[in-house]
Amino acid sequence: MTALSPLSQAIFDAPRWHQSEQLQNDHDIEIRPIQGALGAEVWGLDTGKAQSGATIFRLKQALAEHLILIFKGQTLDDAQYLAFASYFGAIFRPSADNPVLATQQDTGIPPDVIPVSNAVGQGDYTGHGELAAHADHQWTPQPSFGSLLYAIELPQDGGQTSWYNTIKAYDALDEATKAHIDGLQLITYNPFVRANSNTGQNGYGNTPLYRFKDQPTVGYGYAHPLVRTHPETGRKALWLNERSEVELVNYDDQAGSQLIATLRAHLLKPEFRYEHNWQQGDIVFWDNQVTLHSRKPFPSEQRRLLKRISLAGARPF
Ligand SMILES: O=C(O)CCC(=O)C(=O)O
Ligand SMILES: [Fe+2]
Repeated sequence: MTALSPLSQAIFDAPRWHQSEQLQNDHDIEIRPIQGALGAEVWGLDTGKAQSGATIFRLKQALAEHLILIFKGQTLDDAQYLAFASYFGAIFRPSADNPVLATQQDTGIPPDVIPVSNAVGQGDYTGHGELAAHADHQWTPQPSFGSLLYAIELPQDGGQTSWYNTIKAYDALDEATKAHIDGLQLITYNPFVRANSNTGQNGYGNTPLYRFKDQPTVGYGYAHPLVRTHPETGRKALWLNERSEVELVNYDDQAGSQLIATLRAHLLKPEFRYEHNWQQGDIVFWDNQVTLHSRKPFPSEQRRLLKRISLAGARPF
């Protein structure tokens, strides 16, 4: 027999239902909404166990309602982490023409479990600096629906991750603005294409915030709705990040760049944000379709290691 892929092996080895001590009891799980813009903590759940249909359905509903779920006190290896994440969908594997964080030279895709660390040569894709608010893989044809980050090693200072509720941000706009932006499409250019070209460096670098029509494009851009609809709840959300080079389709340059700047300032308001102070063993599972996330910097000499799994999503609508 041929060797199994890591994902197949993970599910092959996963705990089975008849191992009753390995089956999560749904009644032990408590979901506690966070007072504020978004998020809920999940207590009493061991993500390393086999999960019942009732549990996964409850978690999916909670995710759709709260947009981020925080699982406390987890201890998993990569295979167990993959097996848990796979209950919620397929692993995000973009084609090689859409480079993303951690895309590998040889395969053209990122690994299933991506180390996000500042240790040189061990997944130091994002270093220790600030990360502007973004939705993972927004610049691809089919951005991921959700991602999970699992905290393994944390710095003493800084490194908090914040999530922004882009449904609330959309809802808070005045009716005239909503009516104006509802039918617009936005291209978000891939910062990893720019990083690989000679025109810029390390991700955003000095990338422009808006592309004017007389400026060259870097790589392909995919037009998605500026206001997207959540596939399960039907709620509308702003689909725009803080820092990528973007362009409104069929729109005046000056007016477009001003509109985008105004919407960006609006999105980042504290009333739409939850800041997470990581504890070792936390797994945060978020909906990329209707949230953004950003990270505060931390001292370069302090080690930080999280592991990310991203799940495949649909073309935004
Ligand atoms: O390091 C962090 O807190 C966030 C990193 C990030 O944006 C990601 O893994 O998608
Ligand atoms: Fe991210």
